Amino acid sequence: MSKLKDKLAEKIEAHRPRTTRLLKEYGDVKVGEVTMEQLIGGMRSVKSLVTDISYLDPMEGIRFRGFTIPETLEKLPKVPGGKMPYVEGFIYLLLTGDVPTDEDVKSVADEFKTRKVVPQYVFDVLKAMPSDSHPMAMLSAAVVSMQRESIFVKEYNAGLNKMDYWKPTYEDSLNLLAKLPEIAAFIYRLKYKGGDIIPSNPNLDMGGDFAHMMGIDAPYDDVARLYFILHSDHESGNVSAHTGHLVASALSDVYYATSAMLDGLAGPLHGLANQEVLSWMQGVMDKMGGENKIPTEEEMKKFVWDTLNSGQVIPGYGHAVLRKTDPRYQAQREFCLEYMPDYPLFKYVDVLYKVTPDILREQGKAKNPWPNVDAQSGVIQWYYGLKEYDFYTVLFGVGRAIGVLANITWDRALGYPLERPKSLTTDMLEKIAGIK
Ligand code: HAX
Repeated sequence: MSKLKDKLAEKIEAHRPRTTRLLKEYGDVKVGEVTMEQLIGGMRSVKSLVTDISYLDPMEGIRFRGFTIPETLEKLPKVPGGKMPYVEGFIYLLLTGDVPTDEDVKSVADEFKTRKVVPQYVFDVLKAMPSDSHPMAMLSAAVVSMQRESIFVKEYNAGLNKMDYWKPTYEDSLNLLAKLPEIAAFIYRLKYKGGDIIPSNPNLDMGGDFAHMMGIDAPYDDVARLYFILHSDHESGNVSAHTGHLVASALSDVYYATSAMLDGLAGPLHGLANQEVLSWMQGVMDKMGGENKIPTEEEMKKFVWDTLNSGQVIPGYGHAVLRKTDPRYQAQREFCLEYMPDYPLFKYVDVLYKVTPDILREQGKAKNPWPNVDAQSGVIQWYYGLKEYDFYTVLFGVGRAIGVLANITWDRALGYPLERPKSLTTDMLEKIAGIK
């Protein structure tokens, strides 16, 4: 077994009795109640999922294995020559809950190198898709096309002990994670660079190799590392993470589960919001007469109100759980302040940040008037030449796969069962409400 798998096996053995005890001895303890509003309103805040990999506090934002974003970035071993941590080290943290040593990170990075070769048929599938296919549809199709590689399916069909489900799931998860950057970069170069593909450099780390295959110079390698880490996990209830968990709960393998989670991420209310932000900004730029003409606060207020008055949402603002500025927005803002403080598009985002929360408060609908992760992410990509904003959600998807696959591996280790909530009819609700 690999060092990481050994470590994970130790952690799983130590954790299992905690879950078993809660289930056996405290199974009927009430955790919360569900109101009519939550039932009709998309299950907002209903406590119905368990994960130890990340926790989202409405006021503080995300913690990965107990660490805030600044702590995570600070504690993990850095890639030589860069300022950001190894994504491989972050994967170690999410899976095991421990901050890896330099030696641990090297061992995971070496393991990834042995797993990263993408089968040729995946590229053939992508080339066969219509040229106007959305990059998220391409990513999802590429992932599901690899379902035949699943080690879990082979071992399950041969007769696998339930206690061992997590082991081939771990193998599938790492195999898939190691391949995603090359698949994503291939989609980009195929779709936007006339098929001029840059082969992977096996000596580079995950973020470094992705930047290399995209054909974008440093510090884009650090941008890739930051993106993959920031977008990885946001506890289990968001659409992409929840979809991945739900599909995997049927013991569908991780290729099916990851493809499905990407499909959920591709919605404009979720991951696609990062491309919507840039598309919205471009509309403002066109009206202003070019990106170098920065709108005043008064001008920006008018654009925001026009959007709201036409019945649309302001992309990049609001959140189902958060009730303050997203620390993932903040981390990217700090990156912008360091590398591109005078960049016109950053100024646009800055003016938008100054006026939007007050307007959303005045409008009185959004529960959270603050920006989320997607409000800032496109600016950095644009600055480094990645102006094809249809592609932005793919970057989110590669990152999100890290959290979803760590969760699925643990779901299998702790024996979480098939997910099956109960539905009621409107008649029944009216009876409960005392109307009928
Ligand atoms: N602009 C205008 N109106 C907004 C709004 C925004 N940014 N955010 C919320 N509202 C509105 C909602 O549309 C809703 O209106 P109705 O009552 O007319 O239906 C009302 O305010 C209450 O919504 P809420 O309870 O505050 O928010 P939800 O939990 O229902 O939805 C969303 C959360 C993120 C989907 C929502 O804030 C939104 O649509 N934001 C814009 C899109 C976006 O940025 N999505 C990315 C979110 C982060 C993420 O998941 N990234 O992947």
